[in-house]
Amino acid sequence: MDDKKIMFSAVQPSGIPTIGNYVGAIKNWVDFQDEFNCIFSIADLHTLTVKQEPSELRARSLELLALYIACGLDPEKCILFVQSHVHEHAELTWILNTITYPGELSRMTQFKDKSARHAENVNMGLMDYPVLMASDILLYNAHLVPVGADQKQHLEIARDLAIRFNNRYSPTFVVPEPYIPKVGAKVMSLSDPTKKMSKSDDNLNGFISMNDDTDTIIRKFKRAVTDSDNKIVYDVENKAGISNLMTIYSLFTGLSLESIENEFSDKGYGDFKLKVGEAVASGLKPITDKKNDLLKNKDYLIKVMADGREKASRIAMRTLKKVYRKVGLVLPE
Ligand code: ATP
Ligand code: LTN
Repeated sequence: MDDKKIMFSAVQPSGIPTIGNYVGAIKNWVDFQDEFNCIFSIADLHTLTVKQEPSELRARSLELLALYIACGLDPEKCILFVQSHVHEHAELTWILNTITYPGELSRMTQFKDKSARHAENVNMGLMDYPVLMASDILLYNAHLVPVGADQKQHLEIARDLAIRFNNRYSPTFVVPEPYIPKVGAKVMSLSDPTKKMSKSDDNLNGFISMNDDTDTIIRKFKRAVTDSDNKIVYDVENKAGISNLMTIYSLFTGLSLESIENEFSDKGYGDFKLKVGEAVASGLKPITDKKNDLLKNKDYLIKVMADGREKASRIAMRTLKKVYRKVGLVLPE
């Protein structure tokens, strides 16, 4: 083992990832591959907290793995694996549940939002979501967890549970730190810029998926909701829609917000929206092409999955044994 710190993160295969998932999470992971021992998961158990079509969920898990690799994650450098392949995630969740209080879960913003959106299916898994997420992180003793701003609260629970367990038994878990990017941590919906862009949004015009083709991307940006004063100025409070488009443009072109304001000082929203659409489409095209190529080679993806599972299991098994011993369970010979 080298002395690099450990990084862990995951995305749910709950839909095709959006550009929000990309700039808020996956894109940043790629930059850390050399600096950390990186472990990235496909959080399929989390996805079950909302009703899924089983055959679609299965296909999307493989597609998400292909997308990870297409975005630049190198399976030779990091561990890429499917959460449900490593049974220790569910087992540690049980142990951590015994030191978690219902009150700290029921006040989570995501739980409240998702309970309102899926009122017909408010299940225990939805409430327990942050504990499973804490298990993901703590099993690997991750130091750093790169996520979008919406996951900050869940990271707090993971930290609280690590500290609580360490205090109640003895030092066991690393207390993880969130890494939230300065720009792109919360890409907003194109149809309602006060709401986070989300891959499970019923309104397809609200998000750009990593599968959208150039025409679709340009059409969605053309329709993006903005104010009506036609000035391209960054002002989140009063001009949420335009500010969101400026952030996206900045992330896909590398230009600063200031230089975007200058570039478009004598242009209107129509011109700007077209430019944003073109920049995003050309940024996504090589990724989508690579992903589609990878999907033609299922044997390769299955091998990456199996390697990832083996490496992740080895670490997870060691941590879980330690936890079982500390809480007083008898370990089998
Ligand atoms: P769902 O709609 O199913 O809840 P989601 O699109 O919110 O899914 P997740 O799989 O829950 O996505 O999140 C994966 C990662 O992407 C997390 O790190 C999350 O913080 C980040 N992320 C999600 N949405 C955005 C967004 N709009 N802007 C920036 N980062 C985001
Ligand atoms: N809940 C996360 C996905 C996720 C995750 C994790 C992120 C599951 N397990 C562990 C970081 C670390 C989300 O983005 N909704």
